[in-house]
Amino acid sequence: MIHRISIIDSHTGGEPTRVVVSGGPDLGGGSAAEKLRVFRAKHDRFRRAIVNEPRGSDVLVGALLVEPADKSCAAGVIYFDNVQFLGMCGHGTIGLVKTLEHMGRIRPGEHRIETPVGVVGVVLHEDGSVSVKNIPAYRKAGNVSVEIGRDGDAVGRLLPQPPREAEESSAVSDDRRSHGDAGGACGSKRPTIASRPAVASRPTIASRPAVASRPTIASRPAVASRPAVASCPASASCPGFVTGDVAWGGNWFFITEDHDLPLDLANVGRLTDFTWRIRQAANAQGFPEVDHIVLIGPAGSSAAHERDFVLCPGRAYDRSPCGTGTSARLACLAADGRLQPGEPWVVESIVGSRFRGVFQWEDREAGRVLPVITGTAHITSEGVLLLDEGDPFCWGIGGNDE
Ligand code: PYC
Repeated sequence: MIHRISIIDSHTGGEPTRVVVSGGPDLGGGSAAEKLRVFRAKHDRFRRAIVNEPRGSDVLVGALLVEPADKSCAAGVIYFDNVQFLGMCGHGTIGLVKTLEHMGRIRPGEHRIETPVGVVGVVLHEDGSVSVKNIPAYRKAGNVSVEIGRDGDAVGRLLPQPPREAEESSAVSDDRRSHGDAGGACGSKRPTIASRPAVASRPTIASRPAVASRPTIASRPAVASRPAVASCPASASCPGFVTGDVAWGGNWFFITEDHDLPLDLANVGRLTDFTWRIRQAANAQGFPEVDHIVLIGPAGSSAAHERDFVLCPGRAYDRSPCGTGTSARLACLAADGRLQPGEPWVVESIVGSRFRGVFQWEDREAGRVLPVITGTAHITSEGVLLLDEGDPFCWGIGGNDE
């Protein structure tokens, strides 16, 4: 038997989305969350068939269009990748909105999309860009240190280099030094700043050419004033430890500025290894829910405030700045008082594409923000996948074994 699956592919800032328009499994009635439960329990091989090789690749995110239970929604959707289902997906939602427009189902204006983690508002702008009014984002734990071991330190930090004065005097370097000073509080087990590879060799956000309209990143609050969570309580300076925030933006993230790796495409292998180690450490050391890791660094373009590298659950890296990751990042910046409601924050991806984020408080006490993420997507193809049950790789590589 041959199953015919209609799809429309797009990319959002380089990150691909494959929307399954028809031919998907019958998931019954109910909300997107209820349908996801059926999808996961009974049809996981369909997920593999759509996004895994030989029809897809590790980087592809799938989006199954479903009938929304909430009739105020233009569509329901369930996102998935090469290893699992995703609660929400920012780049995928931007791609989905362009796909619905391409199909003639929506026109520029405001719409609602039902996802398994709640209803998100979207705006298809006249210029073709798309804004996603995401579900509330929040920081679960700030200034968490996870131990990735000495090998991890070697992978994540640059070797010492001769100091460069301009960078040494930058605001970010100053801030890093203050982290190092506070690191002394960690006890004898912890090395002092002097034993770390030179901070001066690290490229800094402040060392980039200034753009008049760009707000500077306010320094991170002094480590001593931030709550300590994990085993290495205070500092970003411990070799073998990485300090960051655990936050929710529709998926779970560990977000860190505590590294020295250049966020360049040429460096993707090292970035992937390093972030994979962080993920394993975070999962083993109290945060099993974390399945996306974000490294933050200086932007390459003066149009952005920062660049990110995002490792997705299946070890592929996000070519876009990651919509749910940017939402989680906004919650962290807000929690630290480094970004104010309504202030735009532009994040550049590892391939140079950009999302613009902005937030309003939903509940300031609880640290919950309402992020809005804006980006663009382009349709790349439409077609029909053929799932031939006589094909040994009908359900994707490894999928027929289920
Ligand atoms: O844009 O939210 C996102 C996303 C999640 C995984 C890949 N992209």
